[in-house]
Amino acid sequence: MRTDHGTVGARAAAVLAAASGLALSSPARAGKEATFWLPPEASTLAPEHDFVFYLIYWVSLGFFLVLMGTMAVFLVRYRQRREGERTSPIRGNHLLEIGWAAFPALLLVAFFAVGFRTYIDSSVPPKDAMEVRVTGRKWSWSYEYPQLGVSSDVLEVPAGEPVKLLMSSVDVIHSFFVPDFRVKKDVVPNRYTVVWFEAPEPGEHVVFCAEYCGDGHSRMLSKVKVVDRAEFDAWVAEQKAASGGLSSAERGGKLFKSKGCTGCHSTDGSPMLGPTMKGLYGKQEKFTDGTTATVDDNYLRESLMVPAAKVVEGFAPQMPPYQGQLDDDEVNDLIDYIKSLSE
Ligand code: HEC
Ligand SMILES: [Cu+2]
Repeated sequence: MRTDHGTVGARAAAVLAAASGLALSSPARAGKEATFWLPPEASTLAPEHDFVFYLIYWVSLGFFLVLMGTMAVFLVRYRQRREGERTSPIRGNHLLEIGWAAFPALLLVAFFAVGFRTYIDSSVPPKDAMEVRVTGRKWSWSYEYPQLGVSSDVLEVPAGEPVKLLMSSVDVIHSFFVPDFRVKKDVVPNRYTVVWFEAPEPGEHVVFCAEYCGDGHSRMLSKVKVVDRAEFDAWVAEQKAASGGLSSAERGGKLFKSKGCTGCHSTDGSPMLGPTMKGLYGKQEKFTDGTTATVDDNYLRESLMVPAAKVVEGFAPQMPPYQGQLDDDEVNDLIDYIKSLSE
């Protein structure tokens, strides 16, 4: 069953993405078309995953039909017709019993073999893969390219080249999920997990969090943008240039986006999960323990590093600590940005 909008899954992804304001210019452009059950195959390993899926699917469907069919026939054929009627007793049949134990056991071994091969293939990246650090936090993803000196809130990658993701979380367990690539792996605090992919064609794909991680879980969306090599190089150069000639407040504004602050803080005065940053600097702030303080640089720094130290009245202590996540320059840039919102 195919529609203009692709599969049920692809449609759901599009709806979610639209609801969250995530604009995908070409969600399902790349690789093999979507099927009823699965989104398009947009990575080199996707066909291998889909083979395992469909193998188990058809075998299960076969068993279902054979078992339910037999049951239906037996129900009719061997129903009790007369009062007191009994079927003839069956004592056992060794051949049958060995058969129905051995055959499914062999099938399970076969499932394991193909599943394990696919698992290993997607866990061990090729040696020449480009490395990207993925950070998951409540409730956003950010990407750093250590070999290129660039960071971003969109995972931009060159088409036809392997990409290795080195992933970690700063708070709870998240799960990095790109259905179009058949990539899904837990992202855990204090540990690195690795997954890789190669997308042969340019296109855009949704990134989900597949581990329920609190309030904003369903909004924890991001995208992978696959572009050709030339476009990728241009993007890297642009990112570098952009972070060069900026004022500290402008750099802070970019960090505010790339470090996930926008998921919980607005800059236009409206409260979200956290207080707005508009007009914050210089304000008299009230805390849940009844104390107050004036918002200055030290307060802002502490709010970033140890958010639980002072919890703003009317809000829950939901902010992840950024200790170890931001270097001094970045903290300064963010503070300058927040100041600029009070001018
Ligand atoms: C998961 C949601 C979340 C994220 C992400 C987040 N914050 Fe917060 N933030 C909160 C909440 C909730 C509070 C209020 C409770 C508290 O004071 O700890 C808060 C409080 C603050 C405060 C104090 C505000 C005030 O009114 O005194 C500042 C400043 C702040 N955050 C800045 C940031 C910056 C900068 C980032 C990104 C680097 C960020 N936050 C990321 C949820 C978040
Ligand atoms: Cu999550």
